[in-house]
Amino acid sequence: MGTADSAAKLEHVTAPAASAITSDATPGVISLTGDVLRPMSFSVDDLRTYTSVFADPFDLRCFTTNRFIRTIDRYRGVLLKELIKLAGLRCDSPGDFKRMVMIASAHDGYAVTFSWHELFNTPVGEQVLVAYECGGQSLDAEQGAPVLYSGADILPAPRHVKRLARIETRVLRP
Ligand SMILES: Nc1nc2c(c(=O)[nH]1)N[C@H]1C(S)=C(S)[C@@H](COP(=O)(O)O)O[C@H]1N2
Ligand SMILES: [Mo]
Repeated sequence: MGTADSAAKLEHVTAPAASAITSDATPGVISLTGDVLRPMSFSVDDLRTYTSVFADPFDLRCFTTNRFIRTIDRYRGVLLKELIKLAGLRCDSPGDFKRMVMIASAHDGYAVTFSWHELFNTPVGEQVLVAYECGGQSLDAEQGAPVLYSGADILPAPRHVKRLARIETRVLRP
């Protein structure tokens, strides 16, 4: 079996399990949960009140099939790490943050991960944004907002999450 087939299977396996977790979430509202000091929710309008960053336009190309989907104009949004800082990370034991992962999940159960290191200790984190505007046009919940976008990825389609519902922080234990 080729890599593309395996990846397609994985996408199908992850969706049902994650959708059960996010089924009670409100469209257009994201929540920050898990190992944070202050669990928080942000509506699209809340996001518009924070300092914004812009992403460069890019070609959306499926990771699994390499199919070109469409060119996406520049997104405007809030850096994911700034939202996580507002919620505050819990660090019960020294070094917990070094084993932290963030699971970003959508209302349909689609989910992707980030690590604390990626967001706070590499340039990747400077381009991970929770977007509410594209090409100068505001996006609302019906248009898929908020959209999570990781601008430094080699192929950005997988970490281009429409209808973002939740960012859950967890400390992994070896
Ligand atoms: N919420 C959500 N976002 C998602 C997906 C999904 O199934 N659900 N699929 C991803 C994948 S694998 C691809 S290729 C692109 C497809 O983008 P499109 O649905 O806008 O064509 O969205 C990404 N974002
Ligand atoms: Mo994809």
